[in-house]
Amino acid sequence: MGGGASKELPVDMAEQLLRDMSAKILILGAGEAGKTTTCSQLHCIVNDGMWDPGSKKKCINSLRMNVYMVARKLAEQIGTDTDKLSDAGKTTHQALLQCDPMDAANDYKKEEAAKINAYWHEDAVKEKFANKDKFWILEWAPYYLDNAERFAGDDFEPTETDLVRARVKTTGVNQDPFNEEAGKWTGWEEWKETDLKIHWTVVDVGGQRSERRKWLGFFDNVQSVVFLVNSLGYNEVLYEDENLLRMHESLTLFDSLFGEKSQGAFNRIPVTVAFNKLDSFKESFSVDGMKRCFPDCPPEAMADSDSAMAYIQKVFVEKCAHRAIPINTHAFNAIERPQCETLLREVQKTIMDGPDGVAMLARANAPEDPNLKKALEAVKKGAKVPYDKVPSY
Ligand SMILES: Nc1nc2c(ncn2[C@@H]2O[C@H](COP(=O)(O)OP(=O)(O)OP(=O)(O)O)[C@@H](O)[C@H]2O)c(=O)[nH]1
Ligand SMILES: [Mg+2]
Repeated sequence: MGGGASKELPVDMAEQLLRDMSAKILILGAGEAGKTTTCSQLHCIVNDGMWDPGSKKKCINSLRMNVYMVARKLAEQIGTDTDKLSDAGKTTHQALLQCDPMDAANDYKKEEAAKINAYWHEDAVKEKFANKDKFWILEWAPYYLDNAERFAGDDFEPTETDLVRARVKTTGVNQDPFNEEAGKWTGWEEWKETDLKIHWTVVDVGGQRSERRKWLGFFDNVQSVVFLVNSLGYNEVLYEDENLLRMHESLTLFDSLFGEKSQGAFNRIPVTVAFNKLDSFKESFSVDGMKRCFPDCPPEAMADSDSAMAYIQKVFVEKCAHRAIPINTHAFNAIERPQCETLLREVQKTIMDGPDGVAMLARANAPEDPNLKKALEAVKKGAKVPYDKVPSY
C-alpha cells in the first residue's frame, strides 16, 4: 500500500473503477470438454487451494450418480444378451435396467455398490466396455465402478482426485470473480505499491446442445475466449447423438463461433483453443480412431500421438485463417492444477498485452473520465476499493 490512511472509496466511484479495470474470460466448448474442471481448478488457484464449499457436497452426490449412470449404460448395451452373466450378475443387470441414477444416488447403499462392482468384473461387462468407442459413456467409467463401495457412507470424504473426476453436467452459466494486483503485470509496475487490482471474471457455460442458447447473453464485454476441446473426442461418440463423434461436434461448434461464416462476435479478441485430456489422449492413442474421424489425415500425421495432436490442432487453426488476430493453441490436462494455472496465465497475458490491456493501462495512467481519475488518484494515495462489489455485466 502507498502512504496515507486506508479508507474506502465511495461506492459509485469504486464501481466504475472496477468496471474499467475488469476483464472477462469466457470458457466455451461442447459438453464434457472439461470446462467446469478447468474453472474449478482456477477457483482453487486463486483461492489458496480452497474448493468452493458447495462443490464438495455436489461432488459426493455426482460420484454416486456417475456409478449408476455408467453401470446402467453398460447394462443397456448388454440388453437381453445376458447368457454370459452369472446368476448374481443377471439380478444386478435387471436392477440396473430399471434404476433411475438420480434416485439411486440419493439412496446410495454400500451393499448395492458392492453388487455393481461385482457386475463390473463380469467378463461380459468388460467385453462390452472394450467397445466403448461405439456408444456414449462417461470418461472415468472404470474409476467410478472400481471405487463404487468407497463412495458409500455418511463419512465419505472425497479426495482431490474424486473432485476432479466427478462428472457434474453444467446447466446454465456460472461466473467466478477474483481480483489480482494490477502491479504484477508488465507495464503496470508503477501500480505495485497501490491497492489497484484487476477484477477478473471466469465464465463457465453448459456445453451440451440444449445449453448453448443460453450462451448469447454472455458474449458482450468479453476480453478473451478459451475454447476447450476434448482431445479424446476423435474416438468417442457424443452424448446427444451416438452417431456423431465428439470431435466432429466440437469442430462444427468451433466453426460456428470463430469460422469465416460466424457473426464475428469474437474477431477482435484473443481466442485460445485448449486441447484437454492430453495424457489420456497419448495413453489411448488409436490410429483406427484417427482414420475414422479424419479420413483425409495423411499417414505421417498418424505416426504417433504427438503428430496426431499437431494435426488436430492444425484442423482447428485452419478454420480461423481469416482472423485478424491469430488464435492461440494450448494442449494440457485440466485435472492437473499447475497446468490450469499455466493456461490461465497465458490467457491473462493475451489480454494484458493486447488492446484491452493497453486501454486499461491508459485509463489507469491518464483517465479521461473525471470520476475514474479521482478514484485512481485516491487508490494511489492508499484508499481501498470495496472489492466485494462485483460489477454487473
Ligand atoms: N482424462 C481426463 N479427463 C478429464 C480431464 N479434464 C476433465 N476431465 C473429465 O472430463 C469430464 C467432463 O468434465 P467437465 O469439466 O464436467 O466438462 P464440461 O466441459 O464442464 O461439460 P458440460 O458442463 O456438460 O459442458 C469429467 O469427468 C472430468 O473429470 C483431463 O485432463 N483428463
Ligand atoms: Mg461443465
